[in-house]
Amino acid sequence: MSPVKLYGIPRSRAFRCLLALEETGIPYELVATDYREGCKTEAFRKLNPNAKIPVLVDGDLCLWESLAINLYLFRKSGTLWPKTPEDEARLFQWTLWTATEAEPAQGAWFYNTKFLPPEERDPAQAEKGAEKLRACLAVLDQHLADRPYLCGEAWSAADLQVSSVLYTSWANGFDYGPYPRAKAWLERCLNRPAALKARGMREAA
Ligand SMILES: N[C@@H](CCC(=O)N[C@@H](CS)C(=O)NCC(=O)O)C(=O)O
Repeated sequence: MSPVKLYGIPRSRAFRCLLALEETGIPYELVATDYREGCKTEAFRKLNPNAKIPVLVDGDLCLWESLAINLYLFRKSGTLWPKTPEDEARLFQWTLWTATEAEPAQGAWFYNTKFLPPEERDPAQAEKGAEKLRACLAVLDQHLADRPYLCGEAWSAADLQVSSVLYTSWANGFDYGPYPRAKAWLERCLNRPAALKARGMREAA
């Protein structure tokens, strides 16, 4: 299998795809491309007209959107793709929930407490994001009341999608204390050997 190319850097949303690549074992090459100048070049815009990382190139396929890239990698791997229509539906549900509910909430909190220069931060937006993120974590915590992983007894691609995104708030000190089941689940997901490898790249950068 010739290696796929992932454009991005570990300290970006490319981290989610690094996690999927490490979990699937698909050979890959990381093409260092940052989210400031790196993704704004004319050549890069040919890969992603949104001028954002990550991008995955696999032969003729050029794909953007981190969680869609992961869905492709799960399918390609043959090992992480769900075996039943029900688990496939659960994977889509959690992926879309992550993209439309959890990530925007987390982003509003993270950008306005950590990422933006202090003078550009808006405390009201940060609190609004935190409130929505707390609501998401409450949903997650409740869901995990009677199962260790999102689709039941075993870790699956759905866990990877959600945990790879929530990594940002977890690693940046969001208070997970009121959500002990979600916190323990996240720690299980993010301490898997493949996750530790991806985290090693990110946390060393
Ligand atoms: N929804 C996209 C978002 C991609 C995205 O915003 N990437 C950031 C880096 S983490 C970026 O490239 N930002 C450059 C910019 O917004 O100009 C995905 O999940 O892949």
